[in-house]
Amino acid sequence: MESALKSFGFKGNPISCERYGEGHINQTYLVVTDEGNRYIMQRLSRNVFKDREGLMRNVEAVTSFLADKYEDPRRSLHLIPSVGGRAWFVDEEGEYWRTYDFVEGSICLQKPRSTEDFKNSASAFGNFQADLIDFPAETLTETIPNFHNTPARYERFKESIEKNASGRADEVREEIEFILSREKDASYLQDGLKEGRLPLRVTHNDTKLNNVLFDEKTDKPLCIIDLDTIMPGLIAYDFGDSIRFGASTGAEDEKDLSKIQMDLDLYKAYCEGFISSCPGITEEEIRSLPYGAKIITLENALRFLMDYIDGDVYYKIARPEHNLDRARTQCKLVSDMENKFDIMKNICEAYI
Ligand code: ADP
Ligand code: GN1
Ligand code: MG
Repeated sequence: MESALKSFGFKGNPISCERYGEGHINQTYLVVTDEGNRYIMQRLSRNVFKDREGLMRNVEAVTSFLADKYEDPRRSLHLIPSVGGRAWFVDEEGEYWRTYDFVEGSICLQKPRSTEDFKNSASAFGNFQADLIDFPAETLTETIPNFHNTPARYERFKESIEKNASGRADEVREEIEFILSREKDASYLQDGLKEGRLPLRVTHNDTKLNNVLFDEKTDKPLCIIDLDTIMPGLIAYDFGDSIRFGASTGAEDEKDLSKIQMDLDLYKAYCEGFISSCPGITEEEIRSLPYGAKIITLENALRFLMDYIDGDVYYKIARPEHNLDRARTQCKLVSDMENKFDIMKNICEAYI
């Protein structure tokens, strides 16, 4: 970290550098300088991202493309160059670092404070989608191949269970069965893509509420962050990931499952904000949105459980059973969405 701190062109000398935020992947630090400037410095996960240069080229291209579109500089992330003028720094251990200006006057939410917040976040992700409509998708590196290819994730899940690296597979048979018994539901979106019913777009792919920064004064969304997984993808996954995280009545790692449900009022508000800010969305895509919510929640259940079985090698954890707790909330949400699925479909289809 010391060499990274020396390599970026901060305004002033760093006087503090502390762990920051609630992301599950990168090591994020808040850096403050003696001139009072603040920065977000991140060490990219080498385990998660196999091509960190390709990833940084994506982020550079998308942030500069969006900065050219927006008048307010706080609406897009701004990378600080490191020595030699590159947008990243590689330290002596081969770790990749990058630094953004801290988006001042912003707040990050772990849950919506109101239905309005959630609807606003939906408009922000919808607008983000619309603003990238003319971005040259073919220039993007696929930073995590098959990231939201749920059927491919099922194949890897079965291999993990077989391998049972942590020896924990037997204690989670119930959760494994829950996920395996829904395998046939998991290919709906990929089938739509193969059959040409659903188009590939430039999508964010990690649309949790804590990947939007809100203006602390106006409460309106300001900036979409966490651009590491921007890739060609399906819009239903972006919609769905926001729902599974932000429309849940409890935290992603809540231990008391009686607190976990999918709130239909929040779901409805998100539909309204998202669909109305995505003018190019097709009828078939609107129909696919509730499937997106259910499938990505199932995919997250699978991913958390797989990481538990693999021995916690992917997500950051704060307690030994953290990934299992996360997997359980996602299974509970899937069940709840199954019960509410007809209503979820009707809410979306009212926009066709
Ligand atoms: P991860 O991939 O690990 O989720 P993120 O890029 O989402 O990492 O960053 C983690 C957290 O750091 C965010 O949820 C947010 O709270 C904060 N953050 C990231 N970038 C900025 C920024 N430029 N300005 C202010 N806060 C930021
Ligand atoms: C990770 O980086 P973060 O915390 O925003 C993960 C997402 C998961 C999410 C679950 C690159 O998101 O795919 O849905 O955790 N990001 C990556 O909370 O794997
Ligand atoms: Mg994040």
